[in-house]
Amino acid sequence: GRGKKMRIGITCYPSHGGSGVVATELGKLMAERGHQVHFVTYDMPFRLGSFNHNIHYHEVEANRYAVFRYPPYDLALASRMAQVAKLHSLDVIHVHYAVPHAICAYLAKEMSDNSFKVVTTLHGTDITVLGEDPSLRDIICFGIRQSDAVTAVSDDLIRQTKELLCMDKPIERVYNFVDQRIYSPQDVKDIRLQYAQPDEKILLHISNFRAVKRVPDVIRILDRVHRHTPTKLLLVGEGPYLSQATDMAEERGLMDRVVFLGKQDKVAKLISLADVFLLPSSKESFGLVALEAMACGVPTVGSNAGGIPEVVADGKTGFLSNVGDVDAMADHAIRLLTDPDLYRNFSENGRARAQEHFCAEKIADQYEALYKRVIAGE
Ligand code: GMT
Repeated sequence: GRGKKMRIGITCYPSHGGSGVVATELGKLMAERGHQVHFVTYDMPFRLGSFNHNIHYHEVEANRYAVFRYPPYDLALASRMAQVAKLHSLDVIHVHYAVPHAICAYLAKEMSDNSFKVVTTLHGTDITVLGEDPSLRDIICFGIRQSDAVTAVSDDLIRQTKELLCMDKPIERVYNFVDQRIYSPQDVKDIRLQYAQPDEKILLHISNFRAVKRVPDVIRILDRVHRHTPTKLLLVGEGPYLSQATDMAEERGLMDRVVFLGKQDKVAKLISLADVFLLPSSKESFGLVALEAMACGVPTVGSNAGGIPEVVADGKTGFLSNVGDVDAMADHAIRLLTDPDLYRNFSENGRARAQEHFCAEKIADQYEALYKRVIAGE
């Protein structure tokens, strides 16, 4: 083995979002390395997959009592964390997000006589929350300060966190990762014809369709690209801006060009169907899905917001433009779709870049080393 086995608690939002994916995949990797992993969440993480004897799952239930206007989820979580920490002698709890999770971990730690350490990973969502509700500023900052170690998923997110919140707290950058056993170019010959004719190109967008994803830009890009070369657009996911996307496609007479797939689990196959992935976000601390696309050899065309330029190498594995510059994005997509040599080059660069900088095992090494340091009190 690789030395002493640890007992690791993990709390995240077990949803389809990037942070839930990263938290779950990291837990699985730690379990594969022989550590005991305890998920403490309100729902089974959706990518947990097959059974592993090192993985435990503890559900948090926040009851709706008539006397409470809001169900006390945060307190139920803190209490559950403390119980699990005691029962299983946890060494560390790794939480994703400062609010509410780092605060819950702090409470649980106080309840447990400081019997474990707290590692907090920032995914950018705390900064977004802050933008919407400045009254939470002090408690987000408190959660960060009280953590024994803090990581963020990109340099840009560290910069933003320091600028907007806590100048003094050391934050370590640990990039998100991709498992290339799953995310690699898949054979899609059998299904491609279901989505597009042989002479048609395929654009893809996957997100939770929130305002920051700028889904209307995705439709504008399709509109421009399609005038140049026959193209289909696959939309994967659900969220508040899906209906606007539908309306726009309808107005522009593009309904027969767009395929709405809703929420999907096996995205590696869908990504492999695509020629270009679109990510025109106004905010994106990392852009996990652009990394997944890169690992499958699919170049991203999108914005240069947040941490995207740290993931997508502009001019090598994709093309990045200013937020809202849909003309440039459409031109870049057309270039990639019509120049096979350029395309092959970007595709190969992307796979190599995913392997070199965002390989699951290397990132897991980083987290594992961090846990060890924190537990040793360094
Ligand atoms: O982007 C979302 O709406 C989901 C959000 C989340 O909390 O899961 O994603 C954030 O964390 C991901 C994993 O680190 C990053 O890849 C996303 O870029 C980040 N989203 C934003 O910053 C808007």
